[in-house]
Amino acid sequence: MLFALLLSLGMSPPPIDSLPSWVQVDPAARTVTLDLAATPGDSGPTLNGHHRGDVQLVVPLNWTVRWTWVNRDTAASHSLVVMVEREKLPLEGGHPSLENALSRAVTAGLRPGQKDLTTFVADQAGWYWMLCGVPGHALAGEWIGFKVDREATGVVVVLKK
Ligand SMILES: [Cu+2]
Repeated sequence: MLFALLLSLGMSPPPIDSLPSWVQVDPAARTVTLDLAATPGDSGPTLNGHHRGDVQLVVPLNWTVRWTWVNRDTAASHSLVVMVEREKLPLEGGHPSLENALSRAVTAGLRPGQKDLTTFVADQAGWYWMLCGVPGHALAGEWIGFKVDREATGVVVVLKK
């Protein structure tokens, strides 16, 4: 009824599920699967076209996160690691802040076309960077935001700016 009324007024109903296609949620299994790619962008390397934290993924505490990641940049090696957010982005990737939240070859990077698959549990609430660990890449913008939220009841993707 309300839906029909909104349509009749020429208004769109609010989106029911605004998650992008690279985020797949299984609420029953408390699992989120991320389909990620390192891709070149106009102003440096990106993750799925996002950079400099212009997107933040919010995951409830103790959910399982799986990622399939691929380097789709034909010109450079890249990697991925989750590190707790601090004052400054690191020059290069280090130990992951959540166990197993890293690709292989964090600082050397994986070559064009190489893939990585990992699974980790978001078992510590806080703000993190999901960043490329190759020296200089995070500073060049190759990172997105990742928040583990004890209040969250589902996965949310927040677009910044
Ligand atoms: Cu990179």
